[in-house]
Amino acid sequence: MRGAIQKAKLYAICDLGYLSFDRAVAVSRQLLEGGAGVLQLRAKGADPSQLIDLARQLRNLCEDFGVPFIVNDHGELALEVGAHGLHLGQDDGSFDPWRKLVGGDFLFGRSTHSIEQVRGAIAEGVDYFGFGPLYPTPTKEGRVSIGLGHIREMEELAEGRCPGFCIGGIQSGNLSEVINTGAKRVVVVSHLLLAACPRSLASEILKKLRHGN
Ligand code: TZP
Ligand code: MG
Repeated sequence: MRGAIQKAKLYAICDLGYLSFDRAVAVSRQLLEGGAGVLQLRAKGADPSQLIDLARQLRNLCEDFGVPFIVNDHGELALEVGAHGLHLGQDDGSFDPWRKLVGGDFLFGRSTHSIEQVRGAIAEGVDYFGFGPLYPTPTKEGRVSIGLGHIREMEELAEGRCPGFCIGGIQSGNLSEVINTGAKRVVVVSHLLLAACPRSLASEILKKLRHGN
């Protein structure tokens, strides 16, 4: 799935803070049908043993679409369900213990909130990183937004090395501004999950990313 993450422009997240268990698979399917090129399962505060069945279903769904399925936070869960990758934040520790347990195609992703952290993520050999939050967001309440001023520098560091996905408060109304500032890839969470039709919104966002506005 390393090739797939390099190609991905829209990274979607099945966030159980927005979706109930019973809608999670159907909405994720819509996001993939709309063209999301990565899907993450994010379930803050959940007991990973309760996520196994859902994570397996999402993993199988992603395999059908040829899209990487990434688990946030829970390394054991990622291994147990055969996920394609693990996403960790700045305070979630090193990937080294996990590297010993997975194959060479397994993907590691890191959240970053500054250019210094982007350099750090690239130095530790991640396969991709998130960069934000660009704007204030209800999905990470209290987290200081970093604005758009460093997007170009981030993209220069990412270019040809390691894809960087802008994240945080991105929605239809500000996507053009994000793209015009130089962003090539984005993560969109609440705007997609709360949309009346996640499939068509994902497809619209992807079209803008592909056409560079
Ligand atoms: N990391 C930085 S901002 C963010 C995460 C997980 C939340 C993004 O969610 P939204 O709803 O697209 O602002
Ligand atoms: Mg985390």
